Amino acid sequence: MKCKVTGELIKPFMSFGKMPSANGFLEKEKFKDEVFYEMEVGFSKKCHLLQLNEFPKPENIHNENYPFYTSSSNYMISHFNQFSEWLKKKYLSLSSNSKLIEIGSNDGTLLKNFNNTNTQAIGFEPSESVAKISLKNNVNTLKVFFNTDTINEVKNFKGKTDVICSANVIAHIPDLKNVMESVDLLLTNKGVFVFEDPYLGSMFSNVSYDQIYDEHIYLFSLSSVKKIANLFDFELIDAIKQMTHGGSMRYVIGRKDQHKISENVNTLLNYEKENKLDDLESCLNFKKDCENSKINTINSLKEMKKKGKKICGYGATAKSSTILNYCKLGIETIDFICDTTKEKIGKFSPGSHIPIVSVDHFHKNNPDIAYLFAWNHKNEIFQKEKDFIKKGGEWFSHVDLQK
Ligand code: DWN
Repeated sequence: MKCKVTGELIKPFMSFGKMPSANGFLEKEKFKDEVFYEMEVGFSKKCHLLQLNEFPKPENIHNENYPFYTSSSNYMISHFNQFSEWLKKKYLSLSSNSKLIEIGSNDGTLLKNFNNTNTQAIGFEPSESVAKISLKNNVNTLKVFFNTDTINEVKNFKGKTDVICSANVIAHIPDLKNVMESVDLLLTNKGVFVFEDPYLGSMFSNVSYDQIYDEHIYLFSLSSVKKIANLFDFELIDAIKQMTHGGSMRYVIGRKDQHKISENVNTLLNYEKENKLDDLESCLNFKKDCENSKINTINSLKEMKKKGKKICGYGATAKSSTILNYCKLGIETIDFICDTTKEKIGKFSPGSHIPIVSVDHFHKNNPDIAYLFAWNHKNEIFQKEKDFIKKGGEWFSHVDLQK
């Protein structure tokens, strides 16, 4: 495989085996047409970037069938409200007529916070299903991928954009060079590119290997983001840890020599050096951790089944596709997965073909064990499912739910 940024040849350090598209929830009639790819992961020594080798075309994922809505979690709604306030205070307060672009604005959860403000905000969102909701929320939304061609649709933003922001999206875009070129064409001299994504350091320490799936082509660290930014005459000027999605990082990038570099950058880069996040060695350790996690998950679930326990899944996440297909779990182990998303209910999980049901079904069927696939939303879910524990139910996960 080749590094998608530097072009260097990379030898994949592990494979999770054949995988379907993680959000490809499907009807029974479509089982025979399901497409799989080999989920191999490599690490670029030149830009310290963990990346997938093969993956489906983004057009086959981000379309009218895309089933993930940012607003499906109250915690995320509140996170995006705080994120917007932070952007307003830190980067938009000086200009009375500022301009902001969000890449991958989903259902408009973040951009809604700029309605009726002095900021002219626009979202790029190619998934018709979620963009439709964004437009209903009165959020200015272009239903296209973000790239050097499509930014021509917002000519008045070229060289005049104060903030380009994004959350859980940049890791989805195969052509990072084109992202940086587009950012370069849009930002003012002092403008900033701010994005959040799951953090490599958190994935390694939690062994949350389910962060890797077709949509997450990259897992970033400060070290990789700094290298990529430098290739385009930009620099990493700040980085702030986030609790979201089980451990994410907010990266702030600006043009070279235009901003003071925050202390956070050095502190976190030192942490990454000490923990070898810039080295293939940490990837090889992670590989061993994944293999052990897989064995533990399979054995624990087998043990529960032997004892006659009824097991279900909670949260039909994209992440669950990696767990279910890597550990080869199906309906012999997990009876159903419940979820609040109406587009997922009534369908089956990709590859493992477990029925997706409503949360009401979960309440009525009294499982003994619930595999919390939406472990990143554990506080919100534990709060609303207190009765499950009262009735003797138990939560299970491959990650530590006590953390
Ligand atoms: O990056 C991505 C993230 C942000 O969202 C995308 N590639 C796809 C998606 O990944 P995911 O599906 O792993 O994300 P979540 O946020 O862990 O998904 C949560 C799922 O759980 C949703 O289907 C909604 C559901 N849910 C639920 O049934 N009850 C969520 C909550 C909070 C609940 O209480």
